Amino acid sequence: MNMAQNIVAGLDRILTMELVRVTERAAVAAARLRGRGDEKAADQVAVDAMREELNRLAIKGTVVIGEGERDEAPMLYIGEEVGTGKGPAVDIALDPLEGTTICAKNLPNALAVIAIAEKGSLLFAPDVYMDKIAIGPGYAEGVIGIDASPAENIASLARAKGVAVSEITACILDRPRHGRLIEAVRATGAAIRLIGDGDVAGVIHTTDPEETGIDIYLGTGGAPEGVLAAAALRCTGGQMQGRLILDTPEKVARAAKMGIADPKRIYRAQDMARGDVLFAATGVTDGNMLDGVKFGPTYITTHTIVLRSSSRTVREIKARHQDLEKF
Ligand code: VTB
Ligand code: MG
Ligand code: MG
Repeated sequence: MNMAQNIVAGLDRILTMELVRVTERAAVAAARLRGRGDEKAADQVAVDAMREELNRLAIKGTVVIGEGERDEAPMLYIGEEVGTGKGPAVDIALDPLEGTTICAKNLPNALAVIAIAEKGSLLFAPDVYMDKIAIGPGYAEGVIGIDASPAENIASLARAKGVAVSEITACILDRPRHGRLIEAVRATGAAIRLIGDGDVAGVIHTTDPEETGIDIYLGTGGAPEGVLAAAALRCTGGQMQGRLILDTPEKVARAAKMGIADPKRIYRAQDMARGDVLFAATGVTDGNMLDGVKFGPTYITTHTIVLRSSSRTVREIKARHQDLEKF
């Protein structure tokens, strides 16, 4: 297969492994600042490390979900060109440190995250909130719906899973804005895993309930994080729906500028991340699915999950980095 055919058939699969290095580097950098109470510093080193590694990849990449617009983010800003420029044209969604606060407090599930897709296949989402709902693979389409009530969704999921509602656990960001949602879920008898940050991890956790104990993700979080989570779900299977919260004329206008014509549109995972998608996440702090970075006297250990939508492969890579100078 020549290069051109390979690109038409999807992303070059060699990129799957290349992505691992990118999130590993960002995670190690951030992990050095775990538990220091300085979110900004941890974020900054993760951004620097991710950018450096990303610029070694043989791609012509454009950041479409990044650290923000150019004037507010000096690096990995939306629109920044990354990679060597010699290679396939791809769109990139990234968050070098998803969960800056959890990293600063050394709490579970901080991740370094990246997704790559063919040019034009990731939703160009403004940095607003997104209402989200997600479940893992193995359920018929329509078991959950963003417009159904929390009680309906949880009852429907329990029925489909063949368990009592009390055996369902929902993951929700611990925010005052979720007060009513939390009450509604508790009223069903289901359990809630309240998380401080990190809803990319929260959504991904639904894809392996045996391992993580989470069956469904509910609530509003960042729209960029929604696109990243959708990219992961495209690879693992599972269902997700998201709707941007465009509650002011300013936000509607900002979204329109980014090509969003219908402000109320419900996006499924496959609408947010289309075509062939690659996704990688490395644990910064210990989590339900991934171990955090471990610093040993002679090597550093990282734990990464790397996913590819066209083959639906889920790989976990534990790496021992012995060239400590490089890190
Ligand atoms: C979530 C969470 C992120 O932003 O998307 C959240 O996953 C949403 O915003 O880790 P609020 O914090 O305003 O609720 C983060 O906390 C930070 O990116
Ligand atoms: Mg970030
Ligand atoms: Mg984030």
